[in-house]
Amino acid sequence: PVDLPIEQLRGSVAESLQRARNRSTGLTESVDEADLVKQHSKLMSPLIWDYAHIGNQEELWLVRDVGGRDPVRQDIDELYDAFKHPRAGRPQLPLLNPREARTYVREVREKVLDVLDTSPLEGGRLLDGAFVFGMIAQHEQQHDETMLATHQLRIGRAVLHAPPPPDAPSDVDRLPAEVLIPGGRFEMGTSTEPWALDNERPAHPVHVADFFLDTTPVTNGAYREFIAAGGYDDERWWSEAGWAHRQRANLSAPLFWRSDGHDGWLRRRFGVLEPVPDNEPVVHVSFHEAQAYAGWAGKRLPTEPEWEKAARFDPATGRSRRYPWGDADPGPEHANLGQRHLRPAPAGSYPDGASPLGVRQLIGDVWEWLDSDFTPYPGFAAFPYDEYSEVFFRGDYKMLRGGSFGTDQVAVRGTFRNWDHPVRRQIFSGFRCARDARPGEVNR
Ligand code: AVJ
Ligand code: FE
Repeated sequence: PVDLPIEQLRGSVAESLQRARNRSTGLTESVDEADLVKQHSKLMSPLIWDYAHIGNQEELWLVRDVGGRDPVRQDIDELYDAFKHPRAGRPQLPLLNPREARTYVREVREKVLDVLDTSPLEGGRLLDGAFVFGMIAQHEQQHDETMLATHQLRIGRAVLHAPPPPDAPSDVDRLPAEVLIPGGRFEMGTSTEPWALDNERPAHPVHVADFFLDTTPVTNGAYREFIAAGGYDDERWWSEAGWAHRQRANLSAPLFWRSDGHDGWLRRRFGVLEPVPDNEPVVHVSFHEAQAYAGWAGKRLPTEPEWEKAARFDPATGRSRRYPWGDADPGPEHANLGQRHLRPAPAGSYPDGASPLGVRQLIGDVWEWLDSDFTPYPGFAAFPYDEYSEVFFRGDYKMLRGGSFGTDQVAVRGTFRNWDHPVRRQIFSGFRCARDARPGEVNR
């Protein structure tokens, strides 16, 4: 967006902010007041906390820092500081009530639009002002995805509605199961993507060995076979930490699945109980479950450099692209993003979003668990604040890439890095498998 002339840049920033706000509004006006302040799961904040936290971060960064304006409400900063209060304790805080929260976020946004109209976007007070606007649009969308996960945990009648994604394309039956990603160097990360966050920077060369990657995410149908084969009861497929968690949490299927009393499975999806569709990517599995499945299938999870090479490397030019399909911003033909649908699309969908080597659905549908820890790239510099990434490095986290049906396009790209604890599965997380090339299998 930063290559645009300044008026177009202002317009594109305003549009991203407005799209985020429309979504936040939709996620909070569809439930009643009691539902907004209630904690639907110990893992999540009340919806109204996320909503006011969105406004508070926008106030801190855009009203006060970039705009240099007086605070709207300095008295509430502490309540909405994610580091001061863990999610489980947030319902007990003296939070703004829904009416106060709506007034607050509206007042903040009015000031922000004024700052956007009047401040120089290049070489602003703090950093490149345009970056901070982009960071805040991403931040709101990230919390919108978190609120969407809270909606999925919520018990009660369905309140969110969206049309189903298109049927699978006609060539899915002819898709190869896996493709070779040729070994060698590629450029990982970025120094030029304008809205890339600190942990995506800088661009640097990485060597990846030959490997094979599944052309689609692992489906419910395939995952069901793992369950039927006793995968949850066979310690061989689990890491030590994974098996300990499987025992402690008594895992036996993805979150939100239940047996239909015969051989089949049902799932609860945004308040509706329905048969689990075999051809959709599996979602709501933890890293440990993904890793166990991969072991059972005779494969493994990809590493983060492998995933990014598959998603960005163009063998014809040797260049790394912004997205698997090229450098164009995501459109509805490329990927299932933006909560346009409330579910992943069938495996093999979005041929127009395929990578040059034919890997599909790397962006959108489900976040993909990877067998990599969260560490900084060489040359990493925290900005604009240490708490976005730095404090999480080398914690108990595994990486996720590619975004889900609930991720907006401003909050994902080929370089975007997400992370969570390996036991978490209330997020829209799935995976695909990889394997090493066998000796002599690759001719060159
Ligand atoms: C990058 C998705 C792990 O939601 O915890 C939101 C993003 N950081 N507010 C999160 C974030 C601060 C973060 N993730
Ligand atoms: Fe936040």
